[in-house]
Amino acid sequence: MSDSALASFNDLSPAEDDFLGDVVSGLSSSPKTLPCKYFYNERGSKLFDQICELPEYYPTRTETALMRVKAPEMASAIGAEVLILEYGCGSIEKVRVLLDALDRPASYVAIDISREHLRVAAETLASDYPAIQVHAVCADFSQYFEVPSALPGKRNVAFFPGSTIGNFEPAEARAFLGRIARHVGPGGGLLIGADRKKDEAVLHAAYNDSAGVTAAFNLNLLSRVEEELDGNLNIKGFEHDAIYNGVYGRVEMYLVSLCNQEITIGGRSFSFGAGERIHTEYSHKYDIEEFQALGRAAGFEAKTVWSDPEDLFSVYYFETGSG
Ligand code: AVI
Repeated sequence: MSDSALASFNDLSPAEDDFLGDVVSGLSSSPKTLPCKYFYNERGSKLFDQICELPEYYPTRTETALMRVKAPEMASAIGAEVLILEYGCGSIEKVRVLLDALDRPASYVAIDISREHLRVAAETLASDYPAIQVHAVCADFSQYFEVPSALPGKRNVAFFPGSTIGNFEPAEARAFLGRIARHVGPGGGLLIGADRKKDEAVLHAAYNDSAGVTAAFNLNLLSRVEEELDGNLNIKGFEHDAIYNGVYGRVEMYLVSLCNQEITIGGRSFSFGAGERIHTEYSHKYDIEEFQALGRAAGFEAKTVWSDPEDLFSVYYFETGSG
């Protein structure tokens, strides 16, 4: 007999990522790109945790404070005895303030790609909240997957904090929100955090911090290529850069080649001119009206929005129609 407090663990993780194939295809395209999903190996995840603590990186602390202050209002908008689905739950810390404020939440489904980390975090949550039925689904939430059906709860409400939605391009963001709308079904809800457009200097500092942690996070992609794909490259020949592109309303992160150079990966060579860029990440910033329009395009109705006193960050509550 298992002494697990977890009601179920569903492993829907895709076959191993094709890291080599993705790197070769990204560096063969023009302009060159590398997918941001490869930031998050063990070192990258630790660097991201450090980014969240940086004085210049306001999103995490602003959203956390907003959630703490507004959790009772969020809970009353969401209602009683719901099922909460969290996409990309990580160490399952952020949702606790919501679960503590909700009226008798019935069940919680933790969704994340990192299998062992998910199992441990979901087990811990399940033993800390014995009144809630806790399920875990190991899945890549950027792709379609099935969520467990017929779990306890009067309504399904998705939770997607952290402004991770900003890392999707708008068409992908809309498709992803559309999949969430289908997961929660008629009468379902979505509580989602999204970073706001603001003074460019604030954005520039947040993504070009003075301690160089964001630079190390970005350059870690090249370390992974070197170590895991037996790449032959000089990491010191590249530097981090992040700019705000006002036309698209997004921060764009790049790795910039400091000289003319050739690198080899898996027996293939790639040439770089001095100043040539590899695009590694977008972080879209949304005004309230823009983000509510995105939600509507995905099948949601905008119900409520909460913002911090400086209007840096917003948390939105959306609902699907009653069907
Ligand atoms: C995960 N995501 C919301 C972060 C962001 O702000 O777009 C990733 C990040 N990249 C550099 N700093 C933080």
